[in-house]
Amino acid sequence: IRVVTEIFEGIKINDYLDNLALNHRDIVTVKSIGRSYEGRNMKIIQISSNPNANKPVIFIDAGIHAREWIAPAMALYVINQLVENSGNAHLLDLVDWHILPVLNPDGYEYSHTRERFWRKTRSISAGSCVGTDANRNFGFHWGEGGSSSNACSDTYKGPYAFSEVEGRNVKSYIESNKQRIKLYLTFHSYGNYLLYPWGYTSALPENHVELQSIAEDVNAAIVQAGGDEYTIGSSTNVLYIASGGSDDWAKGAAGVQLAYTIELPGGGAQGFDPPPSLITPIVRETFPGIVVYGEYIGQKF
Ligand code: 0X9
Ligand code: ZN
Repeated sequence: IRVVTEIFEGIKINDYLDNLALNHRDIVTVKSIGRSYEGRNMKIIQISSNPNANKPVIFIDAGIHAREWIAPAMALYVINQLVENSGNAHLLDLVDWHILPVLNPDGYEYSHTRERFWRKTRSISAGSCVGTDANRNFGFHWGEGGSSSNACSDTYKGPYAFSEVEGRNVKSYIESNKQRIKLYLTFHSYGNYLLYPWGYTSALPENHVELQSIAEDVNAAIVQAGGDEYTIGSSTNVLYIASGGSDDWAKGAAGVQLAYTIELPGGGAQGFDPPPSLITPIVRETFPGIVVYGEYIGQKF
């Protein structure tokens, strides 16, 4: 399957998106949302069976954390299934899909070429250490619990909210489409968690019952497809407190009512490095969960 070969060659991901745009002009548009700190193009793919209808949008990103390679692989598999498998055409009728497979391309590249378990961006701020945790840098309750002021920490919050251009690019994109974006999904690894806001407080959002119940349906579909059970709950309550996350920002600041961090299954020595033989099984068994999200948004809006 082509998706698997893309995973190890980050530079080819943008080519895959461009080729889809060429070969599926009717349903695919590829745009750049801006450039990364080191100048890499951040390409987003918009998949729609009728781009002129004002359909609800599901926004998905992956690869905020460089070393979590299964996340961009998952995003690419979702893209592959939505565009190249006509059996999923119904998912394009009610919903438009906007997918950014690599949010942190500099870190992703660095984790392939220099340091396999690099997590952060590659920006240089004051001090000796490189990089900010892009998932501690979003501007909603930025700098509160679970984020570090130490530039050498893997959870460094950055010098100020949205200091990272990659997060700023996502912010602008979501803000310009926020009337239509009904669901925000961000792929991470690892540990099989379906997390909803908040990550900055143990308090629950007003729609937590809905957030919980959708996640239970998503989990059931994944388990049905042979996947392992997910732990479901708010980030702070079932994982740990961590402020400045993209999901909290999407819900709390951009007003996207439904937002989830999906911690995909682990594998390998460190958990972030499932062997290549596990990539296809993982993305295959997880896709039915994404279908559940699509059908839910389709029927609700
Ligand atoms: O710590 C994180 O950023 C995420 N876990 S990971 O192991 N992939 O690093 C969880 C983020 C959950 N969301 C928020 N805390 N807002
Ligand atoms: Zn992560």
